[in-house]
Amino acid sequence: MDRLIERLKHAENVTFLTGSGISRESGIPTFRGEDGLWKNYSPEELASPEGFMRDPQLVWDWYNWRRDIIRKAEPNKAHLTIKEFEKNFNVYVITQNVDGLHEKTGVKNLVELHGNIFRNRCSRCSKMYGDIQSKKIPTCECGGLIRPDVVWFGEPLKEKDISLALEWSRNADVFFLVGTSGIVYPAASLPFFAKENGGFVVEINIEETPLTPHIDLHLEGSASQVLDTILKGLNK
Ligand code: BJW
Ligand code: ZN
Repeated sequence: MDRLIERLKHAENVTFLTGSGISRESGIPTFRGEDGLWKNYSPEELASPEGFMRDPQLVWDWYNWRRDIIRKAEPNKAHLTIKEFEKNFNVYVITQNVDGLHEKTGVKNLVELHGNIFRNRCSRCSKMYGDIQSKKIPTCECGGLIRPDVVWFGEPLKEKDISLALEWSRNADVFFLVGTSGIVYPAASLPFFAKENGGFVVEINIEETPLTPHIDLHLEGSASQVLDTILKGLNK
């Protein structure tokens, strides 16, 4: 922790890559693990274009269920502490989450790498739609099925998002990985770009991940607790 505080004292740019673990304390389930979303369903079934083609209504139902949970959720202490970091640094947030909780804190520089669950788009003509609260899967004026505007397995991330994420990773004096299992690419490659450019890479997680052996510091604990301790250490 002392090494980190020392690095932060000389840092200008601080980048966060967040995953579903950061929203766990807002009551939103993670994907993998004991009580993860994929305990009962396979990712291929629910988060892939093939799964959507096979059973679009099942996928729409699953997203409706998640939207209901997320609609009631608020940013937790971890999201709010990241916003607080803006008082000391240029803060850049790259999130894999589709829940919009970082946006709710008003953080200035944000990329939602995997999209946003409250946006939709036509799977045929790509026309964009806002939030749609319908039990039955809606159709576009072109006749195509409407789907959530999120990134599924095998789909490319938006060019603009990935290029900002790369820039913010390369620029980072300190790069935090918060609440992500670090197994989904290309997001999981970002800490390597930070490290290559001399950034100090810190992982905050309740357990080790496949990225742990490659980073500078692993801080074990919940995102809200650990981030709060860091901020207090910084302002001491
Ligand atoms: C806490 C905590 C607390 C809990 N405090 N911590 C290179 C190598 C191998 C494979 C590939 C590769 N490059 C691409 C691939 C294929 C694939 C991939 O990565 N597969 C791997 C699984 C092997 N990637 C893709 O397909 C990507 N697309 C792509 O590469 O396109 C290329 C292309 C180019 C041109 C044309 C066509 C294609 C797209 C990936 C999209 C991922 N989408 C999802 C769904 C999003 C929509 C939705 O939400 O429904 O994104 S999958 C899911 O995983 C979701 C998440 O954002 C993502 C990451 O999960 P996350 O956030 O890390 O959650 P968990 O549950 O895994 O982990 C939670 C962590 O929190 C745990 O570690 C806990 O311990 C921790 N935790 N409580 C702190 N309180
Ligand atoms: Zn359409």
